[in-house]
Amino acid sequence: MKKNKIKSLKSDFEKDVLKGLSSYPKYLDSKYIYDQKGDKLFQQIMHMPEYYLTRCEHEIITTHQKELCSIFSDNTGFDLIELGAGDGKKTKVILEGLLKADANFTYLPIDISLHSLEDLQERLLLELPDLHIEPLQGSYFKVLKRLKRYINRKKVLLVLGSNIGNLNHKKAILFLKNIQKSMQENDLLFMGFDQKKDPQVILNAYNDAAGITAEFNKNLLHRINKQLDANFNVDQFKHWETYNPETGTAKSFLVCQEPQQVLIKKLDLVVNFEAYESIHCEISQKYDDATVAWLANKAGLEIVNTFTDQRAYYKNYIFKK
Ligand code: AVJ
Repeated sequence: MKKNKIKSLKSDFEKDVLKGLSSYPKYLDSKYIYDQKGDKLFQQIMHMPEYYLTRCEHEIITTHQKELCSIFSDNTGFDLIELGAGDGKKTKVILEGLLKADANFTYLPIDISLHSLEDLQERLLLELPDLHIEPLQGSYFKVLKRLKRYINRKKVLLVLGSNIGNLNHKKAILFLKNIQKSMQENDLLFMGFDQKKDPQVILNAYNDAAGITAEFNKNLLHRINKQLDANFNVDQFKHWETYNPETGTAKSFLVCQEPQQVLIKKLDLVVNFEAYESIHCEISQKYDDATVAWLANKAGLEIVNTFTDQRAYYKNYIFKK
């Protein structure tokens, strides 16, 4: 029998903001940057001269299009499942390759945002009218669980864009374990990991001259102002990026340059900032082969192939169970 669930009064966003801003040191979760404005700013980031990640992954997929498509394909047909579909520009290269090779497949993009899925479907069908596409709205793992019914068909899972980089190692292992659980013997996982490189190149990617990344981070505060009826003086915060070459972790902070008191009405919360107090907003983890192999091992996965760009800035790995 179904129990009556008592509806929690606070959304995840509210709970996480409350927890992060009541902690010392203060922090917020970067996943909350992505409202409509945040999505737009991320689109701009992908076009910035300093943000090499998107172009590198595009180069890798374009260069190895044929080989990737033949590795993914299966005579009896397969499902190409993408976790976090984004704007589809890189995926389109794979889809085109598969269609050209007359592969028997269905493309299943999974995303939390129905709006972006509908948008993606419309754009892809205009350009690739022969594509079988079945968008699935929901959180990755709930949707993956639903998909377990299709046990006899090969699955190829795509996670592009170094999205795993926003997770610390512990969470990254959990993420990979969850994917591993949904996989069968024949299934493959194709995933992008940004690599350790000249620290200056990394810092520049997250500290662009035009200040778009700064705006992107500050969108967290704008969003709290809007959605939680708060009064952050956002202009007093300075975007600050660090990169630790030993751990491979790029971290972004917002540093409050003047003392300020913030009232977050919807949370009934007053938050005090001393001069130069910081909010940690995001990590963007950089990897090397040893670290990816370690993560894979912890998650019960095996690396079967890797692909990189000319400068070896970025790598896509193929994993199996
Ligand atoms: C979407 C997680 C890959 O960390 O590189 C870009 C997000 N943050 N600029 C990244 C981001 C600042 C991005 N990922």
